[in-house]
Amino acid sequence: MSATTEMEAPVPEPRSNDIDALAKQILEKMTYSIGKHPDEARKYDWLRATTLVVRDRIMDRWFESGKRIEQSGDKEVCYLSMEFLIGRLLRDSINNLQLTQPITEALARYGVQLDMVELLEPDAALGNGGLGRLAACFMESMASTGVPGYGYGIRYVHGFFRQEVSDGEQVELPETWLVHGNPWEFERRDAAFEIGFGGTVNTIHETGKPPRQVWRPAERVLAVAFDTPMVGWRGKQINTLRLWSAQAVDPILLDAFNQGDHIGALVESNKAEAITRVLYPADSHQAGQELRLRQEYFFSSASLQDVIKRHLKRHGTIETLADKVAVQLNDTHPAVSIAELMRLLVDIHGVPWAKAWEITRATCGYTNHTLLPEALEHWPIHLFERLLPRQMQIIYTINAEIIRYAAQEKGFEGSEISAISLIDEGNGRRVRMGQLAFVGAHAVNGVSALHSDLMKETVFQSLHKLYPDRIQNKTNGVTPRRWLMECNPELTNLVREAIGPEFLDDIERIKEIDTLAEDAGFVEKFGAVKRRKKAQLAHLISERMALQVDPDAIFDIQVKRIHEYKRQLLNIIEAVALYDQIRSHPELNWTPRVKIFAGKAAPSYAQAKEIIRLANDVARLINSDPVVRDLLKVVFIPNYNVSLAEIIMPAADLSEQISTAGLEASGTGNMKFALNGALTIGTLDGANVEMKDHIGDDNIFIFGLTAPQVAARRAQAHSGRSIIEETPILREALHAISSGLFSPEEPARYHGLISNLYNNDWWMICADFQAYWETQRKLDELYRKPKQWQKKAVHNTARMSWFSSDRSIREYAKDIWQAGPGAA
Ligand code: 4GP
Repeated sequence: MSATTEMEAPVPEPRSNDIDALAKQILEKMTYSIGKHPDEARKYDWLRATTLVVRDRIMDRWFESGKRIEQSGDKEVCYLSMEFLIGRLLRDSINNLQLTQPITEALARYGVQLDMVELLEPDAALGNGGLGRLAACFMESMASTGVPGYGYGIRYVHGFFRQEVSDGEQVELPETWLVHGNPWEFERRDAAFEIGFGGTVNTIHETGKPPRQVWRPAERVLAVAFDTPMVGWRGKQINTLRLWSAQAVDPILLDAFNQGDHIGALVESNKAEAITRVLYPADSHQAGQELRLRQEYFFSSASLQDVIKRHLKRHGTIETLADKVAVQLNDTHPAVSIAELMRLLVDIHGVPWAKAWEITRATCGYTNHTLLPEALEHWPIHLFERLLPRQMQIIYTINAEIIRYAAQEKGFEGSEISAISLIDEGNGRRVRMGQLAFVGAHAVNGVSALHSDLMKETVFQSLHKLYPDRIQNKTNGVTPRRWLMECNPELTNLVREAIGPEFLDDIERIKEIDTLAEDAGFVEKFGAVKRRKKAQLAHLISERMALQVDPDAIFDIQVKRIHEYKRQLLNIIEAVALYDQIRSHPELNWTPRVKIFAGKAAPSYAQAKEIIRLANDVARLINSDPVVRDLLKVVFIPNYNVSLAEIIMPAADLSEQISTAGLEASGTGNMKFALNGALTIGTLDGANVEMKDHIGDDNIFIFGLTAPQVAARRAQAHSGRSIIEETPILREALHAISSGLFSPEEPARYHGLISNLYNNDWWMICADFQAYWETQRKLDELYRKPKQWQKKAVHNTARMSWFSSDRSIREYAKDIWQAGPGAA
């Protein structure tokens, strides 16, 4: 029976949250859902039973949220992202539902520790790095700030690869988060759509009607939805993360099978399923594979078909789409959505072209996450045309209109026309996805003030001239629930004791601890929390790597994707230089330091893998040298992921944010570290610039060239040679590396790496070395005055509230989406 307005279908009583009820239900789940007697239950069974009990509590509220949005007719945000780096969900859900205490006690009745159970959950690594983690923070913040929203992405069977380090080198292994099932997801058979590829487009002429285009795809696959609840703070709102899984329309070719071709019978099904099998390990650079384009189109089309279907169900007419739905394109990966939405509107729903363009532009927004030219995707025309013939036609039509407008209305010609064209004619003809997203969106944003400005001056210069009001800035943020409350309950409790609990609901209130930087007692407790978190990380390092590090040394940490522009190499060279100096002057008063690295390199990125190897080679020698004893240790922790970050972020004294200025779009690790009281050593890049404004010049350690200075040097064909020759400390460090000191089994291993610095220094490592070195030595000195250090650390925590993703989301909601509580 279906629900009617007169008589609502009955729903079960909401579950109780008291300890007795929780304990009883955990037992029931263990018995009736998992099929285990509690006496035989293993740790994983307790994880599953607990998850199911928490999930029940989520369901009640999920229904409520859905109904509320349905009835209000409020505008909904659909966030399309190829990546959602959500990590583990149990602790996040328990925290946001305020169930930490009762569940801890309920489990304790069976002698089970919640902390232990939480650690068993697989880390859902459906993303590579910053862009994917931002999407996850945004989902949580949308739910927490009351913005009705869907996240749309791909349900990869294998997420981001598992990294091992073997003989100092990165080894990539498959990640298998779904192997034992995923209790958080619900398959939605009623949300399944056909996705076409290839085939032909025919023009149909009917009397009295304008000609129509009909696409007959050669191939079809099925996109099936799997929904995961995204729990907002205090469970007030639950949004949905809808991930698409690819399936064959016919699971098996029975004819072929019956004729004995058992493998051939499954070919179609394998081909379809391949689309959502693996996450591309591409961060800020192009993957350039047909399968990748298939993935992008697959999830874009499925999401838009779903958006339209749900919109029509709620509002009855396609005309109001832009008033009721905001579609945000997270980078260029879903940019094909612009052409696909046009196709759906014009070909399927019969909307006239001009009106369809108006709706598309008003509905879509586009966020750019990187200025690296190689990261702005572009697809060979022949590939695009073969796979998506109708979308290609649409892109040509859009392009002709934009070019006509630019030429006629704005007087563009020659090179300016080529710069804005959706088709790159220079490199064997390619479709430019950045340009497509730009022209098809009403708002285009960068992710920090500097990055948004640079977008106007560099990659989108001509489009910005054509549409001067389109680019805006939305500085990134991180969710304080996961990145303070959950990863650092000790600091959260200290703050709560000091200023009361209001900051939990409004992170701006954490500013109230700023004055406590003058309170010796508070500062001491703050330092004690940091010491405790460092001891926890030291324990992890000892367990995983059999290496002892001293929690009283400076924990100097750089964790992020390995990329030349992020300059892990600068940090490693500094470690080598420091090692040299300690060995030459062991009598001096050195400040003990542990340099910690973690991060993955794209498997095809040879230079990044070489940097990992160097870090490990350097670590091997330094850590075994009795002369440096505890004065210097270098650690590369394998397999960086969200769960590891949750342990690392609270444990840092010093956060390394040292990218070549002008290249890091924003950074979000910088925010997580500072919120947890680390001091930052960094360049004036990405969000560091705004962090400096908020935290104050005295509490952040900025060094090095600025973005305009980097650009000027590059224009003058800068090389490192003369700098190296004039800087003995640098020269000796580079010599040590290139002479094979750290790679005696292969002395020439790093010749190429070092000669690049002499001949080119594209990433300004030599140019910035001296300033970096001097700033590090200032930090050494400061660390010897713990009260002064901790006082600055308190200022960092107190002044980071603006970098909450709640603030970012409120800005998107107001300026781009016109959705959420503030919307008219
Ligand atoms: C990253 C940027 O490199 C980083 O600066 C930024 O904070 C993050 O996006 C979120 O905006 N880009 C990527 C990528 O992860 O794949 O391009």
